Amino acid sequence: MKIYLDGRFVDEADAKVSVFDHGLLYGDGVFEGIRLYGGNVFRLEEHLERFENSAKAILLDLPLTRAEWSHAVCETCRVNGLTDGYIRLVITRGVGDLGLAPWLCAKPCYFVIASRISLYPPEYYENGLAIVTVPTRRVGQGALPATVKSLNYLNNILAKIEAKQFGALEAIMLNEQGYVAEATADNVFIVRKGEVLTPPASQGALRGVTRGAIIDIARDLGIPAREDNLTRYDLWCSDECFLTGSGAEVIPVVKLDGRTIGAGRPGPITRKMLMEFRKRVLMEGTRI
Ligand code: PXG
Repeated sequence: MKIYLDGRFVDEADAKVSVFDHGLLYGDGVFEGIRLYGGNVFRLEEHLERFENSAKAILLDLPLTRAEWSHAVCETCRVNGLTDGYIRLVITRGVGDLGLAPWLCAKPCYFVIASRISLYPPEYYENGLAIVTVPTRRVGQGALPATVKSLNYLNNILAKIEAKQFGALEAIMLNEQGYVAEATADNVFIVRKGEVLTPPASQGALRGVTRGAIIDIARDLGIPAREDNLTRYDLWCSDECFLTGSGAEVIPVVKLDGRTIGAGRPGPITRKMLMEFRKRVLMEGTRI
């Protein structure tokens, strides 16, 4: 596998970053997780826009233009002979000293990895997930906006560990006010009385690219879709629930905190969303 690292392709074994890199020392950096379907990069422009905004939010000047990032992503897929897979775009503050001071980092370090993806096993898409709400809250908006896709995932990792301790594959995370924010690496949706609802970014949700695609699909299908503040009760008593993310795509949730959601099977709107999403990813996208 070839990695695009700081402007050139290197073998996987030679793709190394310094122990003084502030991405490693402090989680000081941002990233994107992007999908490649049938030779098309899904919603690349949206990912790059979010990447640019994440970098701007942490005052990190990107060394490449939008067109150059786009080229780097596509070229990394081509060089590795991939037509389907998962692309990780990462930029860190770069090499500095052992203090926090980001201004002592001379230049950012960046890399693109294009690889294969391991999804949830197919039976979960057919039967749905049983998940739990975990005690660890989403980092507050006043600490770090959830819209920044930073290299600081400890908050989500703790939630993922807690889910596992409860025997679940995923976790619902609440914000400090007790409203539903998102899952550990996915956004959350419910269907209630024919309407598709998802928490707004202001409640601690990342503005997921898949989330955006689902809202577009719902509206195209004539299904009302909007953001709303949601509580655990809203999820427990919803007709349908599903998670969305570049990794998981659209995955049904049939049980939360021991409560059966709807009929305990993936609901009709969830199934329609998953089908339509899988259809669209093959039609939309930037040709590599
Ligand atoms: N919330 C969080 C906290 C995320 O990290 C999403 C929502 C969904 O956003 P997108 O844009 O992907 O629809 C994410 C995305 C992984 C992995 O390696 C994580 C993500 C995406 C792809 C793979 O587990 N996070």
